Amino acid sequence: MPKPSFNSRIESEFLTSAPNLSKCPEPKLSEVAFAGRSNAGKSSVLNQITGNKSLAKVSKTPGRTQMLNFFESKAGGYLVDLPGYGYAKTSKSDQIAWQKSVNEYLSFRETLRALVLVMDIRRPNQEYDQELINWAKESDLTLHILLNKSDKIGTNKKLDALRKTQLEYKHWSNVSIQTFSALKGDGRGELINKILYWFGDPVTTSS
Ligand SMILES: Nc1nc2c(ncn2[C@@H]2O[C@H](COP(=O)(O)OP(=O)(O)OP(=O)(O)O)[C@@H](O)[C@H]2O)c(=O)[nH]1
Ligand SMILES: [Mg+2]
Repeated sequence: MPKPSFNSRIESEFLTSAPNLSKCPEPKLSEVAFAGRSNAGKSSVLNQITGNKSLAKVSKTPGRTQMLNFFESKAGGYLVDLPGYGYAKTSKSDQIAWQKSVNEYLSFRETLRALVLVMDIRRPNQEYDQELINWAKESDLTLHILLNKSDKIGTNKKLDALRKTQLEYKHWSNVSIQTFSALKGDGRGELINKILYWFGDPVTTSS
């Protein structure tokens, strides 16, 4: 496994935006997708680990990332910023479109190596988060939970939140959990290591 130093980053470039699975780039490299509620910080996390503040669009208005955004990494893999869910003002038809494109992508993307679920550390396990977690378990997909915005709370609360989530999933072999701050960069080394490992350990299918 490559061992990046603390300052390393996953240098990446925007590749394409896809509205659905059929428009995704050819599945040739291992992929790590970022999912989570709107405003949890998916795009900010991507910018933090790629060391490029303007790579993925960060917005104060939730619900802006509607497409599946692909970034190609120099390390040899794709990072995918998925549209967020759970934004109250999203119209019913947009919600249905989201469900369809994300469900389809998660269920059938053959090169999907791992899913990073980004949650606000102050409000983890909301509606849909739980569904996604259960779905990952049933599908035997590697799931990495990021308790993001850790800079918003004190050290004790941060450790409490981590322990509580770890306890909840302690019987699951394909789940790992860490705290993260996209603002400050806390936890970036751990996440970068995982992603580089997944890029180098592609999905194997039985066929
Ligand atoms: N304090 C703090 N703010 C953060 C952190 N991560 C993200 N934010 C802020 O949270 C807001 C939403 O961040 P985004 O990265 O756009 O969230 P997203 O999950 O991509 O949202 P959608 O694209 O709508 O699904 C922005 O104002 C960010 O600056 C963090 O770790 N700490
Ligand atoms: Mg976003």
